[in-house]
Parts: sequence; structure tokens; C-alpha cells
Amino acid sequence: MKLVVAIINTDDCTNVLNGLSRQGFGATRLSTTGGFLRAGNTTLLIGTEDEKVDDVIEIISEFSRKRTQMITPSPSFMAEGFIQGAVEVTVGGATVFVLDVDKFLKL
Ligand code: 2BA
Ligand code: 2BA
Repeated sequence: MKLVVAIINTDDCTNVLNGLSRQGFGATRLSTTGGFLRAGNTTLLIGTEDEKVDDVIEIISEFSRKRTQMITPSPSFMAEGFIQGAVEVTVGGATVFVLDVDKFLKL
């Protein structure tokens, strides 16, 4: 058993969840915040069998498009002197971690 932790753009969340659900995967959605942009994103937890992890990753990849966007970071972040003005960042796409699961229970 594995736990797939996928951080995705919130705009892509509905499509990813629909894709997972259609193929029978369970998922839990968390509202999260990126440490760099300090903007909302979405983290999905998906518990699944080892041999289905690649299917899960394929669905995530299919429904989270990657694109670039100009972002102006929060004033407090700029005041810290790390960056000046707008920066181009990649949005969409997904950051995915796959963790081993010691135990999976439904009580
Ligand atoms: P349960 O299986 O008891 O799941 C309750 C909640 O636990 C789920 O809420 C989800 O947040 C989380 N969860 C369950 N399995 C998970 C997994 N493999 N990975 C990550 N999180 C998991 P909901 O997604 O709102 O589902 C509520 C109930 O609807 C589920 O109760 C199940 O009876 C049914 N269900 C969920 N997904 C389904 C699917 N793809 N097909 C058919 N029934 C589904
Ligand atoms: P954020 O931390 O808000 O980062 C958003 C995007 O900003 C990143 O996209 C990356 O393109 C850029 N970025 C982040 N940190 C940077 C830095 N120190 N210098 C220059 N550019 C930087 P992604 O890499 O696709 O990450 C999207 C979101 O995934 C992140 O949002 C964060 O919430 C999560 N994430 C990415 N890598 C992670 C990691 N190693 N551990 C935990 N979460 C991670």
C-alpha cells in the first residue's frame, strides 16, 4: 500500500478528483498554502495499492496542466528582500510524493 501526496493547482482539483473517482480511487482533498507564493493550492492524499500508483500518477498528470504565469508576491514577502516585483513562475503541474503505508484500516 502507498500514499500518494499530490500538491496541485486548486483550479485543476475538480478535474483530477473526477478522473480519480471515475477509476475507483479514493482521495482526500486538503486546502493548503505554498511556502513560496503564500497562495492557496490543493494537496490530495490518495491511498492505493502499490501496483496502481502509476495509474494514479497518470491521472494526476493528465488533469493538471503546466503553464507559466507572472505573479506579484505578497508585499510582506517582498519587504523581506528576497525578490523585487513580479516573477514568472510555473503553475499547474503537480508535485508528487509517494510514501509507504505501514497499515491501512477502515474502522
Ligand atoms: P469511506 O470509504 O469510509 O471514506 C471516507 C473518507 O475517507 C473519504 O471521503 C475520503 O476523504 C477518505 N478516503 C477513503 N479512502 C481513501 C483513500 N484510498 N485515499 C485517501 N482518502 C481516502 P469521500 O471521498 O467523500 O467518500 C465518502 C464515501 O463515498 C466513502 O466512504 C465510500 O463509501 C464512498 N466512495 C468514495 N470514493 C468512491 C469511489 N471512487 N467509488 C465508489 N464509492 C466511493
Ligand atoms: P509554492 O511554494 O507556493 O511554489 C510555487 C512555485 O514557485 C513553485 O512551483 C516553483 O516554480 C516556484 N518556487 C518555489 N520555491 C521557489 C524558490 N525558493 N525560488 C524560486 N522559485 C520557487 P512548484 O515547484 O511546481 O511547486 C508548487 C507547490 O508545490 C509549491 O507552492 C509547494 O506548495 C509545493 N511544493 C513544491 N516542492 C515541494 C517540496 N519539496 N516539499 C513540499 N512542498 C513542495
